[in-house]
Amino acid sequence: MARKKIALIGAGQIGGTLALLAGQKDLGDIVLFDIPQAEGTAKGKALDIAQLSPVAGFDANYAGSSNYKDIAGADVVIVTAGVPRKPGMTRDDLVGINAKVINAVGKGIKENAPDAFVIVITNPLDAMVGLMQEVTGFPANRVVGMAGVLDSARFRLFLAEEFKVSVQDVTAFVLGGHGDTMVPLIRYSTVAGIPLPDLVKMGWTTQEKLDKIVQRTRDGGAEIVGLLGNGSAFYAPAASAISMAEAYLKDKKRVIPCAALLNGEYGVKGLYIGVPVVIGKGGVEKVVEVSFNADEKAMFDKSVAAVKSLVEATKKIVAAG
Ligand code: A3D
Repeated sequence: MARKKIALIGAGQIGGTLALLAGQKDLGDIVLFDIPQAEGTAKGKALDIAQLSPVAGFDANYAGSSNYKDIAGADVVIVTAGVPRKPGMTRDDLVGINAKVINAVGKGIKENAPDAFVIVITNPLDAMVGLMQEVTGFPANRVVGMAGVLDSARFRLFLAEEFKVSVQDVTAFVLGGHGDTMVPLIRYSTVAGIPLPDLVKMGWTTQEKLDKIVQRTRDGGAEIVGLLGNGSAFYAPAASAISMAEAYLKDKKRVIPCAALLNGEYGVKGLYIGVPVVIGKGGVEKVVEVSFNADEKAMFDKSVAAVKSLVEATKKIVAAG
């Protein structure tokens, strides 16, 4: 069986980590793409990881490039092109630069990898993945945004620490837009199937502690931006996107929260936002619609409104050229 091809647009912090993890997970051959000014970074990281492969024990071809022709035939394209946050910035502050970047990158993908499954990571996530789908014109099942897997992983870690149990036994849901209005869903999060509200009743934790964990999850990205001082998180975001690529390439039918285009689900139409989806060989094969109580619905609606206003801002930037 021929090896699959994975193109990584953006060879920065996340791009480099994606390249390493994709090799270690035997997902296929890898092309790291960046702008001409950063071609050396793309080529250097590709060569460095290729030289790691004999030690780690995997076979994959690595290339770095600033020529879109080199992504031809890619099965999966993961996009991190753009700029990350600096301390004090919100994700939304990035829209001015990143909307133009995604507009250019989308055209490159459309022309050179028309059959690819595209995973967008660039922030502000929900608006950027929507723009990517518009620019490529690809069917919505083949364009998806990574955020929910990461936000849920943060939530899971903090819960596992609170309960002193394995992260593997904590499942958690974070839906809505990838921003300050994201919606960690306590009712649907569990330890080995026991919902969090039951664990409060069982005396494992208190509602106050859970509220603090929810807030820390919402601020999870900013906490790391503050610590790093010169960029944003990259290990966990890369691992999260790789799990999505793997679900697609191996037809795993994973049920994970991703930014997907809604077509009436959750009462929303024509907008990308974080919801649970099934990812398999058909890309986003299904949007899973869970029921919300009044509080959850209010939080989700607030998040939808925030994403809508960012989409409007994105449209203006793209229209202005
Ligand atoms: P960084 O290390 O700066 O890498 C970005 C790369 O994109 C750089 O190498 C740039 O040269 C390259 N680039 C810029 N313009 C273009 C272009 N037109 N074509 C191709 N490449 C280009 O950033 P990073 O890897 O830390 O983060 C990348 C993006 O991911 C940022 O927008 C972050 O905000 C975002 N991010 C999202 C999440 C989510 O959970 C959604 C988490 C963390 C970071």
